[in-house]
Amino acid sequence: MASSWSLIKRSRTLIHHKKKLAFLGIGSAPTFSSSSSSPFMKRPCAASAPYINNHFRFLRRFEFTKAEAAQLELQHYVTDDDDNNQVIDFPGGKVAFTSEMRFISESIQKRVPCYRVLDDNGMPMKYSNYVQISKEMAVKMYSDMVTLQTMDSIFYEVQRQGRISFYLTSMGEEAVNIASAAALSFDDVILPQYREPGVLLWRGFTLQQFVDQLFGNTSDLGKGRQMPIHYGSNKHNYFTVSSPIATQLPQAVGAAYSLKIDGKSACAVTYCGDGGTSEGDFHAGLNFAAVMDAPVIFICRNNGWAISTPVEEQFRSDGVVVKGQAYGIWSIRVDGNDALAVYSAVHTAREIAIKEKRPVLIEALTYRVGHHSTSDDSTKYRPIDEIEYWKMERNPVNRFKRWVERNGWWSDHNESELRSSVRKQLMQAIQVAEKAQKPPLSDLFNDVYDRLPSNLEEQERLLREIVKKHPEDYPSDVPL
Ligand SMILES: Cc1ncc(C[n+]2csc(CCOP(=O)(O)OP(=O)(O)O)c2C)c(N)n1
Repeated sequence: MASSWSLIKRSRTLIHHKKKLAFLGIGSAPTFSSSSSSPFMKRPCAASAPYINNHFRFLRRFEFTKAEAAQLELQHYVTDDDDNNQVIDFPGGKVAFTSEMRFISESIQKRVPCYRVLDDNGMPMKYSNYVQISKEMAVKMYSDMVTLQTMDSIFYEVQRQGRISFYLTSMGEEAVNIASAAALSFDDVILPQYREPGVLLWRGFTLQQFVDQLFGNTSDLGKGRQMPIHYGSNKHNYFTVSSPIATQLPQAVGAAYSLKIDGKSACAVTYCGDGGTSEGDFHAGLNFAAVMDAPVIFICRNNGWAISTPVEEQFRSDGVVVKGQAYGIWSIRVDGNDALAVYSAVHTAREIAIKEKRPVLIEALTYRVGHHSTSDDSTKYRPIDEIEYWKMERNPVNRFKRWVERNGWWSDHNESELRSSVRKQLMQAIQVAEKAQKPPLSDLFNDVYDRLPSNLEEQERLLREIVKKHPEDYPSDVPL
């Protein structure tokens, strides 16, 4: 069977989707439509455009910029406006001269369209072009989405009850989490931001392991040294979450490059939010990946908000997808609330990354339905009807469920059994984790140096003195 990637390469037929996807977007292209069924009429929404053709144009331009490009090929790019087909032979490739003073506009006429497979009711779009998945795969994807949803609602409550110090939900972003994970191989190395626990869940991290990390007990793989939600597991090829935004992006390029030089049939996959794209590390990472031809997939969850900063204040470009092209990277914008679209895009991106040894950028349009974290109250900066709209009308779990049900793969009975079983398992795991001992104080200082340097010895001595002086402020379940 031909791979999805080779099909895309062979096919020049375009599928135009007339329907528009309302999204909390940015961009000042004059042709944006304001007609939308969403309650956010004032915000612009996507319009259709021959996106795949853009990729082909890009590919041709890429070939053209190679210094050895044949003159024949070059003619293709010389338009009527160009001066007598004259070119400057510049490092990187030949560039045509023009007598017209022409600035490149700040944005394209139409926003890059968003690839989707399922409509809001879970009905496949006409002519949709996607990677087929089996019943077994679809059921596991749906079950993991429900598990993630249930984890979020229970852990959020546990934090509110003061039993753990912090939590952060993935509500609204279940499809990006689970469908991207499903499209990858376990050999692919994951460098997450922090809103992708579903990838770890998909790979078999147990509910008990999640809970142990949240409670920071002796069973936590991180020995209780990290804040809750900073999961990580060598066994699952999942780097530990690190809080500083976007640091994982250049690291992922390094990981991808090492996979390439070791001749592995695997790629590195890294995630970030729209806010992360304003960090220097995003730009360094993309450029580094492009010039090193690193097999890395950048998945940006554009969820509309970076804590309280809306995307309108984050960038003036047409979102994130266009930044890939600027760095010479294949890129696609996908409906992040459509599990089948995410699966297909990531599956194909993986083939590109591994077979062609090059990076790919995926911008997944989604929405953070929950607060940024338990330290945030998002109703202070965004309207409740906006949250409700995404929670109800554009819910990624419900949408995928409708498709799975329509295939005859899921029933109400399966649904209630799954939900009550996951709840029960989580409650039990919480009881176990809460009773488990915490790691000893000395674990704060070991594992890094063979012999503690003097400054750390001093810190440990001072800490023990303080605990002795104020025993009432020291948690009784942490061995000294
Ligand atoms: C380098 C750095 N700067 C600032 C912060 C504080 N901070 C934590 S999360 C966050 C917003 C990130 O938003 P986004 O990347 O869109 O991800 P999302 O939370 O929406 O998934 C910020 C600014 C940080 N952790 N690291």
